[in-house]
Order: sequence, then C-alpha cells, then structure tokens
Amino acid sequence: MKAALITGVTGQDGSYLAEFLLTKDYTVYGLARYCSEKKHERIEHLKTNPEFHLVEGDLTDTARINSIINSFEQYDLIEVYNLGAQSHVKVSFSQPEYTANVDALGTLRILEAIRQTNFSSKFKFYQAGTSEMFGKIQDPIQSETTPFYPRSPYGVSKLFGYWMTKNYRESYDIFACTGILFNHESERRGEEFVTRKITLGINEWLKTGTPIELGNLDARRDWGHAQDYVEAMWLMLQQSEPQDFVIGTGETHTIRSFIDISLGILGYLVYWEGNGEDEVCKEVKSGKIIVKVNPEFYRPSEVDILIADPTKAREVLGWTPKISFDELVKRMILNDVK
Ligand code: NDP
Ligand code: GDR
Repeated sequence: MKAALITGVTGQDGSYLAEFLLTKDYTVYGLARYCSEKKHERIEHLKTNPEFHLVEGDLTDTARINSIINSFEQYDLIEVYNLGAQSHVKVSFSQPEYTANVDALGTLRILEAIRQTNFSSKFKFYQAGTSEMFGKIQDPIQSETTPFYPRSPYGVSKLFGYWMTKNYRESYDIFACTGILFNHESERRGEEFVTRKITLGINEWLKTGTPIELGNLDARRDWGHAQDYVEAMWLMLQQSEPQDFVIGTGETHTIRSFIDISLGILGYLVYWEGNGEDEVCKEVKSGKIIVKVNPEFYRPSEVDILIADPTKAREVLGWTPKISFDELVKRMILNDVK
C-alpha cells in the first residue's frame, strides 16, 4: 500500500503531480488550505477519483502537520512532496516573515513531524527547491555544486528548506532530497508570473488594445514545462539513495523573446524601441504599443540570468525535458488567446 501526500496540491505543480501519481497507482492525499470558496480550479477534475483525497491544513500550523503525518501509519510507503509555498519572488519582499514561515519553517515542520513518528523509515520526502537559491550566480551554468547566493526573502527561505532537508537526511537517516528546479510554466501557471502575465496580457491587448505592463525585460530564464518537471520529482524518490538534483533545460531566453515568439505564433510582427523605462514593444503593421515598462514591477534585487546544467539528472535519473521552449510558448499562448 503506497500513499503520496502533496502539499501545494492546488498549485500548478501539485495539480500535475497528483495526476501523474494517480496513473502510478498511489493513493494521493493533497493538502489544501481552508478557504471560504471551496473551488480549486486546477484539481476540480480529480475530486471524483476515489484514490484522491483532500486534507485541510496549513504549513504554518505545527499541530495540524503533526497529526496529518501521523495519520499515514497504515501505509507501507509514504512519499511526501512538499510543494506548498508562498512562491512569488516579488511578494516575498513585501511579506518576508510570512514567506519564511511557510517556505522555511513549513519545511522544517514536516521534517520534524516525520522524525517524531515511530515509522519514519516508511517516508520519502521531496523538497521543492529552486534555482532562486543560486540568485546572483556564482557559476555561469548552475549545477548541484554551484555555490548559492539567494537574492530575495523567497530564495533565502528556500535555502533554509534545502539545508534542513540535507540535515535531516544526514542526522536521522531520513530519505529526504531537494530538487533544485529551474522555472517551469504551463497553461496552469499562476497569473502573476511573467510568462502567464504575457500570454493573458496578449489576449487582453487583442480584445481591448490595453498594453501589457511589465518590469525588468532584460531578465533571462531557463524555462521548461511543468509536466516534465513533476516526473523528475517522482524519479528522485525512486532512487536507492536520496540525492539532490538540478532540473532544467540548459537553455536561457529573455522576457522579450518569450513575447516575440508568442506574438509570432499568432502572426504578429513586432519591434522594440526605446530604453529602460521608456522601452516599448510595438506591432509593425499598426504601430500600436503591445508592451510597456512599469517600474512598479521591478524588484529590490534581481536575478539577472539562470541556466541549468542538468547533466546529473540526465545521467542518474535518465531525465530529459520532452517539451521544448517553442512548444511551451505555443501551448500557453494558444490556451490563453481565445
Ligand atoms: P504555486 O504558487 O502555483 O502553488 C503554491 C501552492 O502552495 C498552492 O497550492 C498554495 O495554496 C500552497 N500554499 C501556499 N501557502 C500555503 C500554506 N501556508 N499552507 C499550505 N499550502 C500553501 O507554485 P508552483 O506549483 O509553481 O510551485 C510548486 C513549488 O515549487 C513551490 O514550492 C515553488 O516555490 C517551487 N518552485 C516552483 C518553480 C516554478 O517555476 N514553478 C521552480 C522552482 C521551485 P493556495 O492555492 O491555497 O494558494
Ligand atoms: P521568478 O518568476 O521570479 O523567476 O520565480 P517570474 O515569472 O515572477 O519572474 C521571472 C522574471 O521576469 C521578470 N519580470 C516580471 N515578473 C513578474 N512576475 N511580473 C512582471 O511584470 C515582470 N516583468 C519582468 C522578473 O523580474 C524576473 O526576473 C519563479 C517562481 O515560480 C518561483 O517560485 C520559482 O522558485 C522560480 O521561478 C524558479
């Protein structure tokens, strides 16, 4: 009898991971916060599956986390995927303490709850680490051995989670590992992250002519599709020994190129003019502004560029991304432009 507990099941990754684990014959438990509206768009379709169960709880609530972890004794194997987090980097600057409580202490709460059971050897723990831990990059391409230099309260909180996971593995022999995942997006991406903001923004521009307002256009990211990345999480927990892995594509792209490709797929030719806060993206044919800069979306400190070296994941896990950058952009834009 094998079970999986997914914190953050209502999020982008949680929803894909739940779908994936149900195909692998797990009984899946998803931790979801109490909210006045019982609608969870990304997992609504799973609620009728008899092997899928929602468990109410919050990562800031130690007693509740303890009781949930203790409720799994009947299973032979319990895989815990800790995906729950305040995951928005910019929000972490305005809510640093809350971000640390959920992302850093939330991770510790689960690890400590597992340690305190008398069946801790039945657990395998996955921690959702992030390329934001590399922040101000110390190597041009980032691997498992690249030193960390987080640039936001979010990155710092996730680094605490990473080290706690390593510490519980080494101190208590708990099967615990961190996936250091680079940006991954999808048709289910939260609307405040830049890729989804662009694809939804283009839809709005086409309907109303309202330009998309963005912050730093110079940032470069290693973007993959979330469906590929949840498989890597599962593969990490199927290894004989717990280890940490970098997961990414090894390619990097600018925000501008995400916009250019999105509009190109729809048949619009565009050009960029101006610099800094005055930079705009215009349609060639009409000269209309599609994108402009709003400094409100700048961050107090920025992560300029990220590129993964996923060699270890390829060699040990046999993992490579199946969905290319162009295909990712195509799926997102065609999903959002109605
Ligand atoms: P989302 O923001 O889409 O989902 C976050 C999830 O965490 C939601 O289900 C949210 O619930 C839940 N959550 C937030 N606060 C709490 C809390 N206090 N208690 C319990 N649950 C909570 O994130 P993603 O799916 O994109 O990412 C999944 C994980 O992977 C996160 O930890 C993220 O930091 C990390 N990550 C993501 C990457 C990416 O590019 N997507 C890259 C690297 C790491 P609710 O629906 O109620 O808000
Ligand atoms: P990121 O993703 O910070 O990398 O964190 P996000 O899409 O928010 O930003 C990527 C880059 O785009 C720039 N940017 C903007 N970002 C947002 N959100 N809104 C804008 O208007 C905008 N304009 C420019 C940002 O400055 C940044 O450089 C994501 C999250 O999923 C984290 O949880 C995860 O850990 C990392 O990816 C890996």
